[in-house]
Amino acid sequence: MKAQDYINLEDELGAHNYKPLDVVLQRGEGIWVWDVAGKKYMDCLSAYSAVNQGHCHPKIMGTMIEQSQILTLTSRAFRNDQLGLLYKELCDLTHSHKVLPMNSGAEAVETVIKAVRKWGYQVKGVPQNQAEIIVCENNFHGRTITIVGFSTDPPSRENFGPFTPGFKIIPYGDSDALEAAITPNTVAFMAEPIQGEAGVIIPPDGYLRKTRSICSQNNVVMVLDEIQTGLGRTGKLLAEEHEGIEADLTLIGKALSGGFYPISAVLSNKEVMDVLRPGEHGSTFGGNPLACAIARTALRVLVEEEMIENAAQMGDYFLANLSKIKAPHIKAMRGRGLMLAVELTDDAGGARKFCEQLMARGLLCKETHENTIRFAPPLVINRAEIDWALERIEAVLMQRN
Ligand code: IF1
Repeated sequence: MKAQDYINLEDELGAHNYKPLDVVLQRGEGIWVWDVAGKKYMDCLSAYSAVNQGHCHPKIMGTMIEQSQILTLTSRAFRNDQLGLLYKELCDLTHSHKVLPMNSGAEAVETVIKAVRKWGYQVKGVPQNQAEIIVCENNFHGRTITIVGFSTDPPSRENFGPFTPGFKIIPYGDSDALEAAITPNTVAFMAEPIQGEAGVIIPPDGYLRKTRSICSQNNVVMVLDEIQTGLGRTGKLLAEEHEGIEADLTLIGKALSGGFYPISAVLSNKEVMDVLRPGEHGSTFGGNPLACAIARTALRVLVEEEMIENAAQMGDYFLANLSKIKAPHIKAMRGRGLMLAVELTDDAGGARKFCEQLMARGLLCKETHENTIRFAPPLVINRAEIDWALERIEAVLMQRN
């Protein structure tokens, strides 16, 4: 079959909830992927930061093969020999006290909503069904009805109502707005340390420190969604480390398995997570031995192969050299670690066409909203490979449209 045959099958038989680039991928290794015609591309999206460790990392693959021949799923009606070890390794690595494993990022977000609401009623003393959670404009936390109910992105929420009540939306990056929005019924503040889908929006320096302090002063649980920013993407294990703070609850997912298997987790201090009792929350696959074994290796290679340090160094190099490109359509360039974005001017004709031109030159990346190109290669990229990417990025950006 040729690429077009695969495309026809997808278009004819699949729901059209995506508009992918017309590249049909067949193989991946490290930062490289190949299409069905054997053409090679650099992956500058990393499956939205789920493949931080690089495609088909041999050690994670080895664990998946080994564990899949031993024990894959037991349900949580019984215990297994991988779960407690993942808990220990995650808690040691992230200075957490408790872990609740789920499967998708959205499930971790839904878990946190349940936990902070129950904490509000049982510990803070908020009247039943009056709990309020504060979130930010331009947030992205997943695609369930409750989550899109507090999205400010029309395509994410239009025609999906009615929505779950109990959420307040404030401007991102404005700690005064958080202070003003808190009421005695506020149980939590949830935000991304850097807003990914919004276009790699980095808040003002000190924002995380100020919101941390406001939450502590008002007995409000601080939740940081690190599902995209976490696990080395921004050059630290968790992006919160850039401001030297610790959230009360931290959400991770995506690269927790290095792209091999859906697994997410809520990392928490004792008080909040302890409110959840048997029979109140869970999922069929949450905490299964295959996912846990894979996650343990995914975390180990992230640390042992110094991918986090590499992300910091290579990210600085990438952004410094991106910023040297003086092209007519560039409005802004920003990033932290290997979470980078180039924002184009409105008259550039849209970021999508730049992504299509980059694809023709062998570089895969993704636009976000109309005018922003996101660059997020696997954290194993080296300087020479970044130079290879920069050559192509500059050539495309310098083209007159
Ligand atoms: C898609 C982007 C979108 C996330 C943060 C929770 C989740 C995500 C900060 C939910 C997931 C994915 C979803 C995927 C594309 C990608 C994405 F932000 F990364 F770019 F959509 F906005 N918190 N982000 O980034 O995790 O349930 O997907 O495991 O929906 O197309 P999930």
